[in-house]
Amino acid sequence: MRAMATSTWDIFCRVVDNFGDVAVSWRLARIAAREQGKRVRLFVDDLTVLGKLRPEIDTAQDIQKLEGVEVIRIREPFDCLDVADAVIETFGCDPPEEYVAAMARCEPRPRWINLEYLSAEEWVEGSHALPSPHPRLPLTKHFFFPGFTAKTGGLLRERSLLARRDEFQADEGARAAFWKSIVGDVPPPDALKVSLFTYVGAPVESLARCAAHSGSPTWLIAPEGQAATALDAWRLAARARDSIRCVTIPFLSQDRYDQLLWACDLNFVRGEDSFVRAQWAARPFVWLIYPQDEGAHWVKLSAFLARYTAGLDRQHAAAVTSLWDAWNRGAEPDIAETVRPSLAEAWAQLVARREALTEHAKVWSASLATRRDLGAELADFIDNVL
Ligand code: TRH
Repeated sequence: MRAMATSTWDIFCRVVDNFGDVAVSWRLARIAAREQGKRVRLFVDDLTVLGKLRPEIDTAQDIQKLEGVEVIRIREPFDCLDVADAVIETFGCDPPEEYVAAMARCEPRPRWINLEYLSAEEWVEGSHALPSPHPRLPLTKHFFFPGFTAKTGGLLRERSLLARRDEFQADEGARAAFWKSIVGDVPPPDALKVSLFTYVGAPVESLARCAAHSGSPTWLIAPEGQAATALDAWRLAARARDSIRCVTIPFLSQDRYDQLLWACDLNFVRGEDSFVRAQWAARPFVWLIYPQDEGAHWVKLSAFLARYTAGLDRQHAAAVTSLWDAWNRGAEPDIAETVRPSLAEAWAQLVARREALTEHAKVWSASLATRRDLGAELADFIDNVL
């Protein structure tokens, strides 16, 4: 047990692809600065992606401050060698060598964390908080796993998030204003509002066809990206139907995207951060998992589904599982049409059980919220355990 709590944190993020790496890193940095009182520097190699999530970011600036976080572009050779008390690398991105060498020269040595990817798989509990001595330098890195159980690091959740969500969902005026601001129009009260955030290849057209055939009023809303492109293509090709409205909108800032999830009745999300935000939105959701080699993602998907549907009766659990299965299989190019589980059937089953699944989503979100958020767990681990 070390005497001194840390006051400075350096967080390193390298953008591999998509938004998630920097989305999670920014969210952690903001929470550490605003809620844990740390002086936070976020080092990112590619500012353009962060600029999409936070339009306030000036991608031409090497150093800038936003919401109490100092955002610094990683430049090679790396010359920022005043090492923080705690160093957090996200997703095994490896801080610059020069910085690691400087860490080894520090007395006392900085605490070093590798923030891992989120998974609901059981093995995570056994790997969480494990040390990993550096092969050459007098440094030890600890693995920190987000997760859904008490034996993991928990989930990112801003202190005010759920109160802001409840306020927004309870305030018809606020929701109408939100819709007007992104669509210029307010959905009719009986319309099923569905948000779409997908990877390329997701069966968006098939879903639009299912919704159109259902004949019930439906709004499909897709921020700029793969889903919006597919929805535009379908809208142009398909015979217009009064019951369905396809809406493509600009990519939203991260906090506005939360509002979209709160304002919709059903959210299709992907990756990691939107997957977690959909759970905090306390609305039914469908997760398109990031595809991994040899289908490893299917194990990860089933592990989460087993936890998520545990509180549901067999029929409701089957409705959730079959739509997730149809949606993720639909995104797999090499699956023959004949064996693709019917998206239409799965869609109809889930929509028919929407009310009960909304109650379940609320219970699930509330059960996750009984645990401390990942920012608090990580600060406690760094300051009081290491
Ligand atoms: O972009 P992603 O697919 O990122 C993924 C994950 O990080 C995954 O772990 C990793 O393996 C893979 O990349 C390589 O999905 P994710 O994690 O949901 O991040 C998307 C972020 O974009 C999230 O913070 C929500 C945000 N977003 C907006 O801010 N505005 C928008 O309009 C939309 C659609 C998303």
